[in-house]
Amino acid sequence: MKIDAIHMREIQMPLVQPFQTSFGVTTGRRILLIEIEAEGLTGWGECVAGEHPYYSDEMIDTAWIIVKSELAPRLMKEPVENGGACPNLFKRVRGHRMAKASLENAVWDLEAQMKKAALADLLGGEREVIACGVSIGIQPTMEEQMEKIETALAAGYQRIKLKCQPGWDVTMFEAARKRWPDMVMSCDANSAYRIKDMEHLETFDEFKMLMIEQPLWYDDFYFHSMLQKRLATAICLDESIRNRRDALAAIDMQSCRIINVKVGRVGGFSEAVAIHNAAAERGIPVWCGGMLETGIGRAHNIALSSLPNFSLPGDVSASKRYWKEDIIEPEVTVSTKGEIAVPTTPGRGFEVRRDLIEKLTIRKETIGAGVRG
Ligand code: OSB
Ligand code: MG
Repeated sequence: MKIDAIHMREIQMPLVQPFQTSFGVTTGRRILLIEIEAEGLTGWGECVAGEHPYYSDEMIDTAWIIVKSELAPRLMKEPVENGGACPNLFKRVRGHRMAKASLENAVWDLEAQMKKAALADLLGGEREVIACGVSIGIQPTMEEQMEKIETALAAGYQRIKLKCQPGWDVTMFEAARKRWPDMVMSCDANSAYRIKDMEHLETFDEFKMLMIEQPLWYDDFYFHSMLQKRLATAICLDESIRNRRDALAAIDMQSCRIINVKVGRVGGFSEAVAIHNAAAERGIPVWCGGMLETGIGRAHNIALSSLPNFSLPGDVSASKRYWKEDIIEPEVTVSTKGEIAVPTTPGRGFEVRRDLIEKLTIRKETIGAGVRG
């Protein structure tokens, strides 16, 4: 496909509720959106980098400069075959995986439209519906924490993930478990614990959680492997897994028994599918993580989650949990069974609300001439 223009824009959107993790509170998002014009069609991509480099070392402002000065020019140079050709075009640039993913995913979005295929089918998806969980942020009080869980269970979500940190863990797990003895429960520490906390982490076993996500350092395999030997509960790695090789290393070292795949964190759909496949071959289930995405990133997450080894409920939840008004149509809804239907129409399966996006835009830049003007 011949790319006519790449439009970058920053939109700002308040979250309907603050989201607190061990690395900070998010009340609103600054989001880099990518729009690629090619052959009369428009592909969209969303960069999942946050406002600060707290979850990962990327942030929206680094992604902006990398897309503009390094990646977009490489993509514009000559016609690109398809989404799968992007990693090779970008390989001179080290790191900056969220920036890379925002472009690569927009190319996949375009490719699906050109082939008149559902994005899910193009990626190798097989599911008609995906199983949904929620990630519940750290709440100011125990009462509010229990209310959030109650609301999510009433809505049908199949797995409740509780954000935790030292001082906000076992007491909260105990209260939740006591009230809901059978719920599928997990926790996510976002790297808040250290080796000195080993014995404390062992006490998490009694709550019979599906998994403990990223308890230790964001870049570690070795100490997670030591910890996994001492835990009955499965460790799930999120931050540590940057690519397929990391997934292979983590599986081989037994640093985890489950992997959270975030398409932005690993640099795009190509690498996400590669991790999915490598994990499947080794009997390791994966699930699709979330980054408080708008409907564009959410639509892409739904397509990815339709692959067969995405066999545990993901953090892909309804639009209304995040936004008063989402930027896609229809917005993402979750059934009372806790499922999202995978679109079967060509492309991403959700229309992009350009007028609303225009209103939310605070800066815009275009690489290439474009044909739309
Ligand atoms: O660790 O999974 C995480 C949000 C931002 C950064 C990191 C994480 C999260 C979530 C929210 O847990 C998932 C979502 O609902 O999008
Ligand atoms: Mg996580």
